Amino acid sequence: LPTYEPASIEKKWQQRWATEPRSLSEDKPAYYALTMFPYPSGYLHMGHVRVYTLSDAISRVKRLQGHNVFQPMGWDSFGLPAENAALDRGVQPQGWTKENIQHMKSQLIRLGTHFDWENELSTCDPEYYKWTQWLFLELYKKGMAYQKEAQVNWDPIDQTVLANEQVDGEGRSWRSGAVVEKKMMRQWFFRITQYADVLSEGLDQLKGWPDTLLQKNWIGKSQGLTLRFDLEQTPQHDGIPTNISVFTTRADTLFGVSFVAIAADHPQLKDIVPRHLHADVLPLCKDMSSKDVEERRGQGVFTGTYAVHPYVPVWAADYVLSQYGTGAVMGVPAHDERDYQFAKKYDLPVIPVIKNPNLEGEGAYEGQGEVFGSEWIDGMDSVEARERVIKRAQDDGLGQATTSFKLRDWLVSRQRYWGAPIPMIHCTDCGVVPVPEEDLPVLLPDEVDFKGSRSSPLANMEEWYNCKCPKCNKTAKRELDTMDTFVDSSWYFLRFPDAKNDREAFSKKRNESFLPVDVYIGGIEHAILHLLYSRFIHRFLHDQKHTVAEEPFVNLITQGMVHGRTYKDHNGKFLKPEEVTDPHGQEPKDMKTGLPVVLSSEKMSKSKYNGVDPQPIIDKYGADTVRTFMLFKAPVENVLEWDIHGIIGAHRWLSRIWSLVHTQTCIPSPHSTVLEAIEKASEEERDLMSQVQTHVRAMNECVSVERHGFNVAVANLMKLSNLISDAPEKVKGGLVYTLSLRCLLVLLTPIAPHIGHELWDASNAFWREKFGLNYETTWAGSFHGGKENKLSEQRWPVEDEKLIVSKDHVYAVMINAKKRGTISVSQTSDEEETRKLVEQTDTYKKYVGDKAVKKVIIKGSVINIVL
Ligand code: ANZ
Ligand code: ZN
Repeated sequence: LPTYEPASIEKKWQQRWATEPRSLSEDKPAYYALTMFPYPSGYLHMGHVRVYTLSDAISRVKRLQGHNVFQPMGWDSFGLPAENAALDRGVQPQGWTKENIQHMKSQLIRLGTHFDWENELSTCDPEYYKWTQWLFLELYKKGMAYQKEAQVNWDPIDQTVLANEQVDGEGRSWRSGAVVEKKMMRQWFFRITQYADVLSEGLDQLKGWPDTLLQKNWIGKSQGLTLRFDLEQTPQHDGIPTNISVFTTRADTLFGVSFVAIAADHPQLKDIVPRHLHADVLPLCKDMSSKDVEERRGQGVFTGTYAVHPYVPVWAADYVLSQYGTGAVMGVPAHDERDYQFAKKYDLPVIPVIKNPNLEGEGAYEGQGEVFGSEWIDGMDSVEARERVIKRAQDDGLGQATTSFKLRDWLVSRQRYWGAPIPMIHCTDCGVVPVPEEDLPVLLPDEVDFKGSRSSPLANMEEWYNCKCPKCNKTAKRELDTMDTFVDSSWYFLRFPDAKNDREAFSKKRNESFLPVDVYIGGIEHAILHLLYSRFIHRFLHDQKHTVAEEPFVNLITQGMVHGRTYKDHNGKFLKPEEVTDPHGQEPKDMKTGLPVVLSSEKMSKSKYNGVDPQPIIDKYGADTVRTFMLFKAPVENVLEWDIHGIIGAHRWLSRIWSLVHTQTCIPSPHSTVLEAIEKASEEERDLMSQVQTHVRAMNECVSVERHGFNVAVANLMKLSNLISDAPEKVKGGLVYTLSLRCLLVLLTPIAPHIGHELWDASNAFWREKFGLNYETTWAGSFHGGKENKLSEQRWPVEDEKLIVSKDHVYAVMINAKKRGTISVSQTSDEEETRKLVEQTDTYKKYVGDKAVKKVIIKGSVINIVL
């Protein structure tokens, strides 16, 4: 008996898979299985292992089911960490990134994944970002990319713009420690807001997406009214401005208005505040608006101006966002909680106008209801009142029904080096000029000087940024900003099927045969924005006739996180596993104090010392074991708790299957074909076949993309393997037994591919030598011999209903010769029992009821009731 040594067999198969040619143009239905591509940080972590195992298992099932599966892999390789590594270690981002990619690729291969490496891509390669720049130009041509002033985080010491992640909780720069300022700078934007409605509606096509709700919130579609309030004019106002518009979704609360509030950075603010109050009010407003939204506490200041219709004061308030609606609200403290808090704080009147069906409580009643104290909408319900107010506002020319979106345009400028350069040129004469398409890509310089860099390191690269204006040929300057990495990842799935195309971003033909993506797999944490941006870009390209489908992703599977075992001492301090006794046991103790430690399960992280590097585990137990554990331990969407005992268990199970195949004995078969053997099977063999087929059916339910219940699938396989090893002695070694074992191997392969393939070949030899059967053998549509009878040529089994011996008997229920239903009854029931069971069915109650029954005839599979 050869021993199960994962390391050697896994290596063998991995080499084969790496060299096995795969053609994308095969004559089979295409199936595009996509996994969110990783940032090449250097090493695979457990989360990667989980998601890539899942996608590989799905792909292998689909391949066996006869699809031309396309499972590509690539690298989201631009971004800050490379630049940070450069700053910290004095290496260039390019080299650092390439090394990381190489290492992680070898780790992915070591995991037994079967990716289409021929179509590998990396977003920091010029062959890729050339087309990211092309995409930018396409957007620019259609007016979808534009520049405007926007607030950025500004580090006054380093004189540089910081990403939000680079500002700590106290609002200080991560590098210089300076208090970060808000500064207005010219930035590039994509006009995603123009697609807000389309993106919101498209969500309905995406049934089963676990995050449609999040996307909905993000897009934030609201229907309401834009309403104009006239402002009182005083000599201090210089006659401007005369009115202010608010956006409200609750026009029915019109008569509850007790103030108007505008954003503290509202563009009209300076004109609304009378001149003699400027010195008092404006600095306060500047203060309020400089705070991050999360830190605002409902501060405000009276502007000194009144709205006249009705006569209410106008305030500037920090909870009113200048970016949403009109940047101004009508304050209805009785029915809006934020207005209520504000009114309490500044002593403004609270005027209820909607009846609260519950007992009066503290705070605002935000529900709907009957309107009161409201003149011409009195007594109406909220819905009707809203319609009436909107209609009247429109008739009187005071307002307009409006749809507002929370979604803002997408700021894509980054003042960074390691990103795709924005392909624009600034000329003193011609203004902003796009780089001509034939000049793409605008290459990043290979090396830059990070030292003493004040803004983007590109700002130090005079040779790089000085260029000729494409229009007038005078000396001009390149755009220094690079693109947000979300732009890179917003279209990579379109590039994959055509990754080597050097004439266009992707061909329409490839697009048509591969998209939309059939299943998209990834973590949800950072995916909301990614999915939104991808859907936007895809829609845009669809409108430009570049893509065929409207939506890029059909099914989305989001996997849960991997948690690690975490130890805390009695002070709540995290302990390393080596600081506790018996770390994998039930009651580990703090080595220093001898006290019991607090165990918990938390997201793996360095600071909690609960991270587990997958590589040594794979090296020790094998990739098949780790894959089996990952799929078995938890349902895909749930948190998975890392557990070394589970690894050991998975390894033991695979070892058992290993010896099951290798210790197989042979009873020479008296039958010359498989079909004959099945036909003439003994009762015990029939029983085994029936059970195997039941498990095949269960397997098929588990692995469907809608269910993706791989944890149940593995449990099911464990049962199946027990069943086979517990088969009666006289069945073992027979043809039916061997077929069952081979069926198990096919089902196991997507989960543990190396051992599956290895044992299949071992079983092949047996098949040939002992039974002398040729390759064309098929069984119930389950196996296809193929030319060489390789596992990859087999067909994923579909249950053969004929072989499932149901322990129940199914009868058709006929009432006066009309079939009214069916009933399944245990085979052991006699006529009397069967009759009683029929009388309890709904069918019987419905069609027979109190009517007199003349006769009940039970014969064959029919129960005949004669009335
Ligand atoms: C009056 C009112 C009365 C409101 C009431 C609510 C309840 P959504 O659903 O999120 O679209 N609002 C409008 N523009 C705002 C801005 N720029 N900053 C902060 N708040 C703003 O919210 C719409 C409601 O949010 C609007 O309806 C407005 O308050 C407020 F009983 O108007 B409402
Ligand atoms: Zn010019």
